Amino acid sequence: MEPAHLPAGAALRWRLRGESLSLDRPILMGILNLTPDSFSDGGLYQDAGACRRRVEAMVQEGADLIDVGGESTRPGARTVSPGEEWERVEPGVRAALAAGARVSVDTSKSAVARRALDLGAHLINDVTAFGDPGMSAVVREFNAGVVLMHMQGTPRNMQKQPHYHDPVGEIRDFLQERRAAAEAAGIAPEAVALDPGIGFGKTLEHNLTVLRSLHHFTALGCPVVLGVSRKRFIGELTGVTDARERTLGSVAAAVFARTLGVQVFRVHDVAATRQALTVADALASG
Ligand code: HH2
Repeated sequence: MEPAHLPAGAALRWRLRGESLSLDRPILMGILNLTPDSFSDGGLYQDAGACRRRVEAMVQEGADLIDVGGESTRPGARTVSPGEEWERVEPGVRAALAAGARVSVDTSKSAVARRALDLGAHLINDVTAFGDPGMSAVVREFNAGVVLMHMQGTPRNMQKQPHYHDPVGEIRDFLQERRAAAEAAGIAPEAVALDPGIGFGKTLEHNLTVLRSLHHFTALGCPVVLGVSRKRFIGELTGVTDARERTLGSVAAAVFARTLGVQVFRVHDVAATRQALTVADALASG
């Protein structure tokens, strides 16, 4: 294994609208899926009261951002119209803002992003990295933060036959090209974070190769976001089929990623991840 790189991102900051967020300590994005069909928590928070309680619990557990999603990206998921997606997402955005949280919206649609940013959201988490040609202008107009993620294919076909000659090199090249596109569109470089997209058009071997090589992504000099929480590769490694039972594997992967310099973690289990990363950071900084 390569030597630990912690705290590689210590000097970095991430600009989300008016705020410059320090990345000295790990940033947690708590997941709020307002979908009927997400792989581990679909349908749990569509009721307004359940949504509000979930937001408040994640804030209390130490989430820095609430990542609100209205369209599942699991393999084969049904696409939804911008209107339907916004109807799902709006109560979550409002609940998170009311709880005083910073709000991220997991959307690849510029129309949904615009409405969320209009309400006061801070960050757009775009798993298609500007697949919608209108997205970059919306991000720039609101001075919002943005996550640009790598995916091979689309959610409909991405797990059919993922193929790479050099997964780490190809994903890095893609992310660097998208970052350049963001800058060309007038988005501030400090607003952009990159994500290698674990599970998005990747086999188990591809996912493991990328995870072992995260230092090649943190070396790019901007915040790196990682979504390993409850994902299928943990089930493939451990035999745990119920995604809600994958907290320990998720936390192990997050701690490992932290030692390679990752700063931002998109997680379902906020308290467990916060506790583990706090200990990992204390040990590594001695
Ligand atoms: N993973 C999922 C969704 N959004 N965004 C980023 N930046 N990185 C990720 O790895 C990522 C993401 C998939 O997980 P989840 O939201 O839990 O499930 P679903 O897509 O079924 O809603």
